[in-house]
Amino acid sequence: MRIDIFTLFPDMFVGPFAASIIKRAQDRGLVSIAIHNIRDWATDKHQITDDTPYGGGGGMVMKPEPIFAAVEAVRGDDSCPVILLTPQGRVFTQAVAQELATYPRLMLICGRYEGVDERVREHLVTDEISIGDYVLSGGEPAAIVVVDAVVRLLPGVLGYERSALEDSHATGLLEGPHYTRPVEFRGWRVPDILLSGHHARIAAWRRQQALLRTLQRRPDLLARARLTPQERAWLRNQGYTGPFAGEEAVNGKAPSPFPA
Ligand code: JAH
Repeated sequence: MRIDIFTLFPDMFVGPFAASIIKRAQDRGLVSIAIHNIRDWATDKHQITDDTPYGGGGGMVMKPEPIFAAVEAVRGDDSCPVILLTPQGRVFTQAVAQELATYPRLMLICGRYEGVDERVREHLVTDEISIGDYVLSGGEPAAIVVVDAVVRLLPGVLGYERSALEDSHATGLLEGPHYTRPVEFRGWRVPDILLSGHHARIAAWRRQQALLRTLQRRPDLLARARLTPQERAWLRNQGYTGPFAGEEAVNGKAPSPFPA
């Protein structure tokens, strides 16, 4: 996969992309990431990339010409998703990351100031993504989050020690507790079941812990998780009253099985 990022602050990407999984993926040729400074495509003497908003009001808006010039020059004749990171976009989830990971090429545009001229959204951008409901100073941290989540899904990026399929949010559940040596730390012992060597019982305990932790911290996730009928019944017993996948809620109630 090739990823092109358009930004006024290219320095913000240097550290995050020069370490850990993303660095390894680039070194192995599994992804090629290019950072482009939008300012390089400004044509005036002062290389201006922003201007005051028509209609008045405070702040500045990113001008369309340098963004169009940058994206069109780098894209060439290719067609690929051109994604704007913005609080107005669809919310980024593991499902969106999986979708983006299927493309051979992505372009990410990072806005700044009050945002970008609307003609960029209307005539250049193909997709708008938000990583959550909070205010950032610009789209750069969101672009780093999107790149991290997508790159680790590319074939060959993760080692065998951990498949992307086992990840929390790929299962639709939070993970339960993890322990490593020592078996006793400051008087706190590792649960005996994990030392028992009974692999099937350990797997069942871990699944139960994942269900319990999801119920306690993110019960909203249970509505979409893949659960057996036995697991659904057990969660009801633990006090879960919400919906499960396949049970279509109507006005907050389960639908009547009888025709109206
Ligand atoms: C801030 C342009 N979803 C988080 C997010 C993404 C982008 C921005 N803010 C929050 C942002 C200023 C200018 C984009």
